Amino acid sequence: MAISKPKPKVTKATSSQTITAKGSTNSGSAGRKRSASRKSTTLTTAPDQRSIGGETHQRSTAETQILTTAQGVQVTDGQNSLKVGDRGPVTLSDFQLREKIFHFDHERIPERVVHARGYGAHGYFESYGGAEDLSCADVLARAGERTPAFVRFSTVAGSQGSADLARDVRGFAVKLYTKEGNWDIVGNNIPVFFIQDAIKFPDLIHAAKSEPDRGFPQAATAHDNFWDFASLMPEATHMLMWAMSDRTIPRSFRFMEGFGVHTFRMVNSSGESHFVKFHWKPKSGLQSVLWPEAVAINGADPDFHRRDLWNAIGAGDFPEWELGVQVFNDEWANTFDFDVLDPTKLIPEELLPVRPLGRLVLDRVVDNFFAETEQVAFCTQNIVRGIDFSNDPLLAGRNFSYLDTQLKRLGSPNFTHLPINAPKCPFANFQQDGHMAVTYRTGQTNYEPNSREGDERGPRETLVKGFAECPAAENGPQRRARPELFADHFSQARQFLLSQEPLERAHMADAFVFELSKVQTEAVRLRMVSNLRNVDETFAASVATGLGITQLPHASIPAATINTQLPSVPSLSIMSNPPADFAGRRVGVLVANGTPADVLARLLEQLASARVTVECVAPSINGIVDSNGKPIEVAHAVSGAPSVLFDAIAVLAGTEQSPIDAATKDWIRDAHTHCKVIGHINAAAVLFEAAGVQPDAGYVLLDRKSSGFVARCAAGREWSRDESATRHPTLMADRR
Ligand code: HDE
Repeated sequence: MAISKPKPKVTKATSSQTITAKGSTNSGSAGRKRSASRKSTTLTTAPDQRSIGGETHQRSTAETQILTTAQGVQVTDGQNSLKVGDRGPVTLSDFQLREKIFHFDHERIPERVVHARGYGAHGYFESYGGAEDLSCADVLARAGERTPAFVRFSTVAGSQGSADLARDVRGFAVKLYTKEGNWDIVGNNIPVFFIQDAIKFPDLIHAAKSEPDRGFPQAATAHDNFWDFASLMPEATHMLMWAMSDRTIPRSFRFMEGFGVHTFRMVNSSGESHFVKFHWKPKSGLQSVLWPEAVAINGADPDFHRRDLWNAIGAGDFPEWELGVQVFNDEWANTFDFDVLDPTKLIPEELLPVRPLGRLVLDRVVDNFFAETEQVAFCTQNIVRGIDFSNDPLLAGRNFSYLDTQLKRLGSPNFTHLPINAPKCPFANFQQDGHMAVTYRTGQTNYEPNSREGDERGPRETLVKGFAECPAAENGPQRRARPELFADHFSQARQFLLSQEPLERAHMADAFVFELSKVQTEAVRLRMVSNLRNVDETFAASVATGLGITQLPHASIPAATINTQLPSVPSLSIMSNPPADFAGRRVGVLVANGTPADVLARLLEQLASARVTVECVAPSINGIVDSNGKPIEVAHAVSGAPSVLFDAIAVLAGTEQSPIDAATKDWIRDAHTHCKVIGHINAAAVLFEAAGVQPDAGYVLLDRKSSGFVARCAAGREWSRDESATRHPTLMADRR
């Protein structure tokens, strides 16, 4: 076979015909921006060169790395494939083109079958110590000791590219890289789950995701399949009440709780075991957005939650949660109204307080989304000495599923070799080979027991700190069955509903009405209402009215007697437990030419000292000057940053805004409708009139002396404007 002559190197870019494009607007800025806020950037003056075909070549300098192939061959021309002549054909011998496209073609890995959309960050867990009576877990042993952590928050139903503010349960998965192995607590922001047995999980998820024939709706349960399934599964009712509450439209990851959901065990050094339920409590408190806001945020900034986390960490405002446990034993479990192995039930904190164990702080964003957030592999079965499982049948299924799914997703049993998944403590075993093995043992021995000496012996078992399963005595006939106590599907659903403030109940009713109004099959809508009658008649009737159902269907027949006497649990309500302050929030300030400089300065100063982010919004991002003629730093054009992106607004513009455009009117009207606190100067009256809003108790006059704006924001929204209340008068009148 003839060997083709070596082709002359493509040297166009270095030929005398190249044109230097000094001052080109190319984006080769060094360093990474850590925040989405606007920064002034220097236009590059790198020695870019343009060749006769017009393409730009950026050559390495003493400061830059040299571009190479994956095999390390230095690249001369990264812009052109190898051709015969200038106009082709392209030759097959272009190994650089082949390698680059090959790698690109294989960039995607399967997205998670659930929780595909998520966002992660690094941090640490700091133990409070003093938990020896409960657990011998090393991570809890020493007060003040910090253990590296990685957390991934997620939605459940949507694909990786779906929007952050879908009405959905949020995943709250924590990996603690302890000195005795990785411990994963793979929880949610809701303490209960839809189903009681893992065998129903594929059905639940099939029903919740897009319908298979049409491939929509995306990231939404507002469709026939979900409600058909849910209405036939009364065990889901409790979780449905949570799912239709404001919990599923959180303000951000920073303002939501996390729960381990299942009952776990903690085991102390004497081998004594207690049951525990895990809780993560956000230091910033609980907050949610309103449904119309969520819908608008999804359009204006589908990355709202991940951007919020990125920006908060970038600004040094590190999100923090406290880890706590509810602790109980068999005797207590036997006195509880429900089965502690039933994941559709919770234990009210008022009955069993949460005992704090330590705090989790997120202080570092990822360096690479794919390498960390995407490749992190949480597994419920990753537990450490001092922690153990209970017999919750849902947990058992999860313990199989998570390991299994990593093989599909990451493609190799060696996913534990990836830096984000590898333990940060010493580890050694005789596992070997497999796709993409990165860490491996040297030497001849790959089995145990062995009779080798020295290093050749390899690792050995230990009785000192080895993992010891809790010696639970299991016994009984093999059966496919559920315990009798699991059959109470409605009592806690009702307890959750009645623990909410009336307005929260109205929001829940609105959510049911919205979701069910998207269901085309009338029988499904009726079946769901008949289940709701077992939760609460007033609530069911309000939902039915919203759906235009004039004749209420019979209540469905409950599988067990409903306990209507369970006490209210105030800790379950967001509105009853507002955050202590307004820290960590975001205020949008509408400015225009002539905005009073002193008022603006005072507002910015007050918000900064309250640790509130402020962004100025104006008709255009350039050229806006205050009353002193000084330029105002404007972050967004009004049309690019609707007021749904802010927790509160201030209107420091007025008469100079002429004509008043639709975006400005919407900006104000939306904030008003969404019950936001609105700070303003007197001149803003003209804008309020144009927007058709009537100032009320949620409006705060700002001048150069005023100080009440932040306090008013901290006191919460102006709920008197909430239209949900007018849609559900019976719920609002119900003070149970
Ligand atoms: Fe999951 N779940 N799940 N789940 N889950 C996954 O694992 C599964 C359940 C949760 O950020 C998958 O790595 C089964 C309850 C979170 O990477 C998969 C059952 C709770 C995450 C899986 C459940 C969760 C997952 C998909 C019923 C709250 C995201 C990708 C038996 C306590 C973790 C993956 C991350 C992810 C299976 C039920 C939380 C397929 C079989 C209950 C936060 O393994």
